Amino acid sequence: MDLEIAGIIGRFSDAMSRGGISEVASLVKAERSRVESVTVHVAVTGTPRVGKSAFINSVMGFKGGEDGTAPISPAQQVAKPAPYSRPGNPSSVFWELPSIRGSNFSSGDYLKAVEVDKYVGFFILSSTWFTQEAAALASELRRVGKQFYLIRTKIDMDTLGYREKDFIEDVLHVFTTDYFDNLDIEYATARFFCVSSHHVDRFDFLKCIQALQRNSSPPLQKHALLLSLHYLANKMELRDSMREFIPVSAVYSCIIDPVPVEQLPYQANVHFLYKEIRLYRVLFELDHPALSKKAKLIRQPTFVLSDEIQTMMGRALTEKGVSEELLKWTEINVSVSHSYVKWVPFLKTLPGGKLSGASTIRLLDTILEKFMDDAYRIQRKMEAVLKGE
Ligand SMILES: Nc1nc2c(ncn2[C@@H]2O[C@H](COP(=O)(O)OP(=O)(O)OP(=O)(O)O)[C@@H](O)[C@H]2O)c(=O)[nH]1
Ligand SMILES: [Mg+2]
Repeated sequence: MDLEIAGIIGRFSDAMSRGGISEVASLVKAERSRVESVTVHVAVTGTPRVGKSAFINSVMGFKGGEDGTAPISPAQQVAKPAPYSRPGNPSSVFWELPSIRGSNFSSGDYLKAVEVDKYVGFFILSSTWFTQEAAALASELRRVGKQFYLIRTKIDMDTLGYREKDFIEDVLHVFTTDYFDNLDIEYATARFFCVSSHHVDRFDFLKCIQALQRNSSPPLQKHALLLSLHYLANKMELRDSMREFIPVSAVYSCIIDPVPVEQLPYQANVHFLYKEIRLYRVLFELDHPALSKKAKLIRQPTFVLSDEIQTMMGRALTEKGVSEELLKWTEINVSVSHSYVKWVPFLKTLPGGKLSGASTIRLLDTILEKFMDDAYRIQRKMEAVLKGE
């Protein structure tokens, strides 16, 4: 995400020399809303009854009957793209496209009708082998430079040998038997996943969503996908994406409504930092609702998982705790890690000087890292319980 960050630092520095702190303050707010206001659109298509709605419901974490769920029943096929997003979380929208149908199907016309440019990527679903029409669509998507994934659905009904070459070749045989200008079997195989929407933790469900997150661009769209589908994201990729924006949050704390903090040689917006750390906690699913949901999955009381959390602020988060931690980093007076060095010239121009920005960056960076470790510990614990260890 380097390019965009370099752009942000440049804009901050220009604003500081042009109009000082007040100019930077409005820019910081604008930068945050620029990042927060990104909406990513993802398309889900395939032949009728392959499980498009069920796939979307699983991505969104919708349980049966919940408001906003994609309808699964006969005669519910969509005639035009239908959007789905999580309530209160509009930054990623999954669209169920009208089904691909046999006779007279034109991939060009279809993509034009669904407004292909709108989507960051396409999931093409099939519950048996891929059809000529699905392959033609994939070929056209490659031609126009859109990422796509070939999803073999309902794999829970047909698990035997699903990872084997024969199985994959059978499902994708249309790519070898028919000639497509922009496609070959290797390209198709690299984008092939076997999924059950009834078991998001098994088969390739997570892998296909993480592939979408990893390959999406521009970086702000990738960031929005990682954050809004954080519960399906690879934790390291989520951390890396969050890290990029830590300096913006540090600058925010130093200049937007900062308050004096006992013993701290500069002012800080502790309430804001508290909210930011609370967000990290939610993103890594260390908050109580997420933990109790996970605990139910493994039929254990919540403390079995919460006991795995080693970070103090992961266990109990308070504004006082945040102030104390910030003071600790300020007293140590360490410099920022290598990846933040490019921010240093700008940090020196803050009212509290480099120490204020650098300490806040260290605070947020360390907590993000530790929360990620906690999240992995919880994941390992869940795996151990499921294995009966
Ligand atoms: N076993 C199993 N059944 C599934 C899976 N996904 C969907 N189904 C079932 O397949 C049927 C069709 O699912 P939908 O999600 O409605 O499929 P769709 O592609 O949206 O269907 P239309 O919109 O009507 O074309 C339903 O009975 C689902 O319960 C899956 O992963 N495993
Ligand atoms: Mg449907």
